[in-house]
Amino acid sequence: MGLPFDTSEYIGRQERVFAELPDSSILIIPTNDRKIRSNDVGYPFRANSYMLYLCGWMEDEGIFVAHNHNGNIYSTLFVPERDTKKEIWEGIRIGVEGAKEWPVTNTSAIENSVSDIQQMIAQSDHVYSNIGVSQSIDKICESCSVVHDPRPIIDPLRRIKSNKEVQYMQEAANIASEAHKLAMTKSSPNMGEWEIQSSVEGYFMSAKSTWSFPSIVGGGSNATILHYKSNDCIVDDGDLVLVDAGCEINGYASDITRTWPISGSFTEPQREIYELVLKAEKAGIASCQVGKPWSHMHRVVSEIIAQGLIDLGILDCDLQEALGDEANLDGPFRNFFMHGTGHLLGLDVHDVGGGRQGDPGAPQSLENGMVLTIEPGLYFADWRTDIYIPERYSGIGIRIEDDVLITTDGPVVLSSSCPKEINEIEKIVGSGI
Ligand SMILES: [Mn+2]
Repeated sequence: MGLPFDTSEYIGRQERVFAELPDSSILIIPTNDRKIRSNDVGYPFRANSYMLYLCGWMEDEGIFVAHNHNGNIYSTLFVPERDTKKEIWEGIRIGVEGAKEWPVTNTSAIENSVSDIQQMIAQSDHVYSNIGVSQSIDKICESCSVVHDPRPIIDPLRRIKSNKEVQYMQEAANIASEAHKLAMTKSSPNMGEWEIQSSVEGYFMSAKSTWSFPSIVGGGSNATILHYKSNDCIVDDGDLVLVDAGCEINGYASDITRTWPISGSFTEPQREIYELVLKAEKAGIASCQVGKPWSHMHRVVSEIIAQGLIDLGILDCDLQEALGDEANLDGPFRNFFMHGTGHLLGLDVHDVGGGRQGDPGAPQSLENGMVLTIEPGLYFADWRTDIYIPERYSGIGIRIEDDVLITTDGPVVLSSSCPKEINEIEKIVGSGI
């Protein structure tokens, strides 16, 4: 069957989780519920990342349940039974028999799940469950006096990628790099942001991939909106376009941002800001060394950005003042670079274990096998009235983002085949028309 990893890799993950759970624990990992788009049409289904991580079940409907006793792990994967009448409409299912190829001890029909899980909970001393993923599992867990969150245990394990995981992430980065290149070659003034989006996402589809998050394609000042997603404006001649897009392979994401002049040549002010962001980005990547504190890359990037803003006359103060408070780096450079320098990348594009969404917090330091993004940006929104926007740079938004594997031999840029040097970009933009 089409499992992306050997059974031994999944079993190893399960064992590492249970190594941190007390004896007689039950771990309940449901996949995502299906979501209705409207009436009887659903959104495309995407499995829950914890499910993918622990047993690779990618179909909709599925519950992974495991418990440990005297050092042994017993796991059950509850899945829908084969059902010809349903399959005529929805497609052939793997079914309870087919699921035996998955890395679990037993498989069972999902119809049995409620009573079986209730019984297993009654026989266990500690309950660990992902709450907020599946309504039916949440309901079962309501009757438990204490339900522990398994994420603080699983998330740090997910931070470190195996060779095979890195291989899939390299594939996803290669596809996203090619997609950005294709969009560059097809760029010309006065085209729609949606047309650029179609080049990028069309390439994802042609490579049997799909986006890992809705693509951001912002022309001109739209590039100053960090999570812009309407992608419905014309990119005027003379403007930059910012494309932040990534795809996934076997659930593993890439996340690349490039910014290029739609006409193929940077104006002088655009070039000044681009060179500064690129310099900061390269220094940020170089700072990705094993053992460095998690906050180090942001400090390195912030110092270059702040100094550059001073040198360009955008900030009228010394470096210390521009950076602000020593611990928080909250000085006025943040008016123009208001997001973080990077995030972990993996089964989720903003991967777990990086201090997001209540997970156990960012790693203390960089370790061999982590994959993260480095993505400084500078934004001079012409629509903002709350801060001073220098006329020369008004309407410019630039971000450059690469995917970086941390190794003991130094950082490896998985997205290195995506052009980012000014001369490369000016050569390729519009070359395919
Ligand atoms: Mn990103």
